[in-house]
Amino acid sequence: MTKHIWMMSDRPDDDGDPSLLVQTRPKTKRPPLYKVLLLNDDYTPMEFVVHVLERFFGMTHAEAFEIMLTVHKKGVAVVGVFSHEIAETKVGQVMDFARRHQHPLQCTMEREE
Ligand code: TYC
Repeated sequence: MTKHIWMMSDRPDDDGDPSLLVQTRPKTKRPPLYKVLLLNDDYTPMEFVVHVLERFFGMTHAEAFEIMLTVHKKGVAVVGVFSHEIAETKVGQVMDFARRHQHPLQCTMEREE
């Protein structure tokens, strides 16, 4: 690949604005990703949490059971990483479903660094 260092004022598009002289590549920053977290509590039944993980996060029963146990033992676990819009949708679906079944299950999202 041939590299060429443009000298001051020799670029084909140079209009002499000094504030634009150093931008060589267009910025293509990827949008941030968000972790969806499930929190432990003392009342939500284990089987309900397993069902939530199967239903909204596409996990197999075995995967869902394992993650549910991690949350139960450690207090919290990441259940998926998504775009902001998808993460918000998942959190909303879980919170709605839990509320409709009168369980105190909490689901939140957090920006990934
Ligand atoms: N701690 C709950 C119980 O013993 C089970 C549970 C697991 C609740 C995970 C919430 O996110 C959770 N019934």
